[in-house]
Amino acid sequence: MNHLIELHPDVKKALESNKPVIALESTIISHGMPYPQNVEMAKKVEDIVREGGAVPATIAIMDGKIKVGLDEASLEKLGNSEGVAKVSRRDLAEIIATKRIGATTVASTMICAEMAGIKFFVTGGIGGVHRGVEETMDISADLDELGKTDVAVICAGAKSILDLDKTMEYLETKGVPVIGYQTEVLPAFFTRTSDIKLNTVSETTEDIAAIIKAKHDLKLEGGTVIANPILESDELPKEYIDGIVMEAVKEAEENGIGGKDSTPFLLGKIVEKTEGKSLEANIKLVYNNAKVGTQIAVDYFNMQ
Ligand code: PSU
Ligand code: MN
Repeated sequence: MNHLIELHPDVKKALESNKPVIALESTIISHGMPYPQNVEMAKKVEDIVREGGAVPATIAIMDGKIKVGLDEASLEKLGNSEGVAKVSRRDLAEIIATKRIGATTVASTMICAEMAGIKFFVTGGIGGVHRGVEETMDISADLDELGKTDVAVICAGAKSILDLDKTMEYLETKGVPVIGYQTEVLPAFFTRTSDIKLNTVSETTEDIAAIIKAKHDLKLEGGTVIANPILESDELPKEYIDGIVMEAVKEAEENGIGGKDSTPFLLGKIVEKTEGKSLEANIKLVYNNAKVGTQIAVDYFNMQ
């Protein structure tokens, strides 16, 4: 193991005995949700993973190391400190060398998970191609990472702050399988559906585990996206949330927000404009992803 990686004892034990481990990202805690709901969410997700029969490994950068598996005090620190860096692939070396606190995005969580030998990763939504990409060139590093790093990412699709058609085209170019769990269309995070038809649909978690297993046996590089729709009872009305997203995107433009600040700005605006309704939906869908993602991992390990 790389000397810059520090495994939590529970994670180490699980990996050594070939038990399922679920990676969890930390940007969703530091930049994706407000305090204290963020920390509460992070702890509950870990509980759901444990109840499902796997070991959770929330990943973050602290004290010049990649920490894989965090204690409660570290989760609290990540969720309630000023100046936590948002760390994507580009930033990993810098934040480790300067010993700052860094929260990992989907891209960097995938990198760290692969280094640690973790195959499954649960989150809310992945980054993607932003609307107005023709002008801004804003394409999340998450997409390129999915093209080269072999971790299966369970999410609720991507938010409509993104250009979902172009995001799917990009993933297709990079050769990333996008599997719909009990859905024929790409879920759009706050809503169960979009008008984008998926190429791969699985009705059971066992079927998804089998696809991932075949991909591993073939030694194909790159990750897999499992798109798990938000539960019907938690979904937000489409016209309502689409309207708010449009307003948020417009405000980001007007304020000249770009680069790594774009996604956190949009997420914050949406929470503000929905008076917390989007936050509630966001938290619920992460719990649902934790449940389904853990089951896929457990099924995968049962196949070996
Ligand atoms: N989408 C969400 N919530 C999030 C993020 C995306 O619904 O918290 C975070 C994830 O960490 C994701 C990152 O990897 O934003 C993408 O940022 P960017 O677009 O700057 O690559
Ligand atoms: Mn970006």
